[in-house]
Parts: sequence; structure tokens; C-alpha cells
Amino acid sequence: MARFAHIADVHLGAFRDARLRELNLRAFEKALDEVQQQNVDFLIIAGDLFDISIPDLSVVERAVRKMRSLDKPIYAVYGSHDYSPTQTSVIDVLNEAGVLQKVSSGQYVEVNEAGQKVQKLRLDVLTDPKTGVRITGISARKLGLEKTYFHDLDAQALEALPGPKIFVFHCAIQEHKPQSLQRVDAVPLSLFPKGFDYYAGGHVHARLLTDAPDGGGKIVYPGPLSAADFRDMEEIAGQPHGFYVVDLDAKKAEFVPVPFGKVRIVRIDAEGMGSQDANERIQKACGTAQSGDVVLLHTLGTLAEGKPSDIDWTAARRALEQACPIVYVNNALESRERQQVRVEAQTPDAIAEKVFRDTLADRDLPEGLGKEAGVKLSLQLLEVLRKENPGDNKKRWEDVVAAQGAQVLGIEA
Ligand SMILES: [Mn+2]
Repeated sequence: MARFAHIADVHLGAFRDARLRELNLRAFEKALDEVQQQNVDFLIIAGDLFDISIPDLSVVERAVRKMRSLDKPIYAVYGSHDYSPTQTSVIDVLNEAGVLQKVSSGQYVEVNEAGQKVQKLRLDVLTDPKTGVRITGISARKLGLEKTYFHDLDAQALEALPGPKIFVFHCAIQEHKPQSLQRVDAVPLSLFPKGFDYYAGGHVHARLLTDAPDGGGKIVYPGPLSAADFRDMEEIAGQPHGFYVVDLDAKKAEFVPVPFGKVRIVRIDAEGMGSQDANERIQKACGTAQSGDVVLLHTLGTLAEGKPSDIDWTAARRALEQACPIVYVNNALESRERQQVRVEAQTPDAIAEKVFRDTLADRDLPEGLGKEAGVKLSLQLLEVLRKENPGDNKKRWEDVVAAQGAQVLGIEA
């Protein structure tokens, strides 16, 4: 009899707002309390336990304290967020410290395939000491590179293993991609090893429980444990997030919701409205928002006349704060001019230049900031800001970007 809990996409340390970060951390603590109370043998974390590969140590400390208090083994793989190709991840540290066990190690071996010598990835398989359940898996890599691992996988060796067995992974599956992830990299089912009793997924921030095509096994994504961004919170307002408790012998997976906080949504589509009407609508909606812990203000649409900056955002925010302490604004309102720019200009650089030139044209700015000098400065700044993070440590990268930005502006960082 083997029972276990399956958690994914916790993203500890997510959010700039300390209060949202706290809600996310608390959800993890509550989930582990629940795991402790449930009569399970072990816990599987299918990647993205942390939001970055080297998170803030205060976040790590809280998480470690909680994981240590759990008197059951924790088996984990890296996610796309807490893996780094160049640096040691916090997951490696926790693995070394014995807080959790990584179940995605392996090595390339030469095997004979139809008379040819080929390199195959042979995964190490761990056996849970109490239940005898075999566990193995594939971690995420950056840019969907884990697909190579799936391609090279010595599936035969895994398929020959006696059960019960669990395969842990952190990637989307081609055949089970939700609508919102149609353009995201995915691995086809044909590359997964067959015959496993349970496929413990992570990465896809949407819940899924389905039968594996070869019969018997289940493919499961619990979805995010709580929330890591605006979209996750938007979903939580509709249905709670959480994790699965699985009874391997009974082939049953039960969803356990985890409280996050009461999320309210104020959504205003101002398509075709003038900025004055839109402002009235927004102020009214914000003034009558229902009380809760977090409120998401989502404004969208193209204004018939006026600009999004005509809206009194400060008043809207203040009104929302009367109902909910945490206000999160996702403003996708657009002015007509901006839409036109989008159509007229062809390349991203041309669009940027036109937006800067138009924006600066009617502004009274000091020498060096306005007109053509301002356009040049803005483009240089954009160049700095759009560089992709080559490593993974968010904080360190922020420092680099800030220093380069200061250099462009000729100020001290
Ligand atoms: Mn994730």
C-alpha cells in the first residue's frame, strides 16, 4: 500500500510585493501541514519549488524549516525556474543537505540498437525504502532542452523495471497542452517511458488528471500549488489551487485544495470608450469592489480617444485599498495612436523609436532629455533593459542592469 502527495510549481520567493510573497510561502507551509496529516509515505515535488535557482535565503530558511518538520521523504526534480545551467541550484544544496532527494540523475551509456552503437541516457532509479516504489524522472532544462533527454532516454531499461513505479517530469506534454500554452515547447507522449503507474508532472500551470495511453497509469499535473503571478491569482479567484494525494494501489488521486487568500477581480474592458468615460467606469468599479485579501485590477481595450495616462490610477488604487489590502494592477489599456504605431511600424526597433519620438514630441523636458536627444537616450536605455538574463540569479542580474542603465543616464547607480 503506497500513498504519496504530489506537489508542483510552488515558486517560493515569487512576487516583488512582500505580502504576496508571504501568501505564497504560507500556502506551502499549509500544504506541508496537510501532507503531514494525510497518511502518506512520501512527497513528490515535480519542479519549480523555488521561483529562481538562488532564492533569497530567508525564503529558503522558511522552506527548509517546514520540509525538515515533515517526517517523510521528499523526492524532487528541478523545474524550469529553479534550475540553472551555469550555477548550483538551491535544489542541489537541499539535496546535499538531505532535505530532499533529487530523482533525476543519470548518465549516458553506449547501447546496441539494431546492430548500431548509440548513446542513450540511462536514468538512475531510486527505491523508496518504506514502500518499495521505484521513482525516477527528468528535470527541466532551460529553453525546453529537456526534450533532448527524452529523445536520448533509454526507455527500455525503465520499462523493464518491475512496478510500482513513478516517473517525475517538468515539461508540457504535446497531447495535453492547454489552450493558453499552444506556443510553448512540449514533449510528445511517444517519448515518455511506458508502463509507469504514475506520471507526476509539473510546469503546466493548469490542473490535469488523465489516463496514460498504454493503460493503467495516470498522468497528473496538480497545477501551481498556490500562485506565482497575475494569471495564477486570476484562476484562484475561480477555483482553489492545491495538490494531489495519490493511492497507488487503488489508482486514486484526490485533489486537496490549499487556501491562498480571497482574491477579487475587477475587470474593465474599455474598448471604444473615451478616456473620460473609461475613467468614470474604472473609478466606479473600484469604489464598489468586494472585500478580500487581494484585488486584481485588469483594464484592457483600445480607447477611442485620450490616453491611458488620463485615468486617475492613484484614485483607483486608493479606492481598491479600501476593500483589499493588496492591490495588483494589470493595465493593458491602449490609446488609439499606439495601436496605429503598431500597424505602421514594421520592426520592433522602428516601433520603439516611433513610440519614443511621438511620446516626447509634446513634452517640455530639460535639455538632453527631450526631442531627439531623448529618443536616443530612450533607445540606449531600452537596449540595456531588453538584454536577456544569461545566468539565473535575478537579484545579481538586476544589479548589472541597474549599473548599465545608470551609465546610459550618466548617474550613479
Ligand atoms: Mn512553474
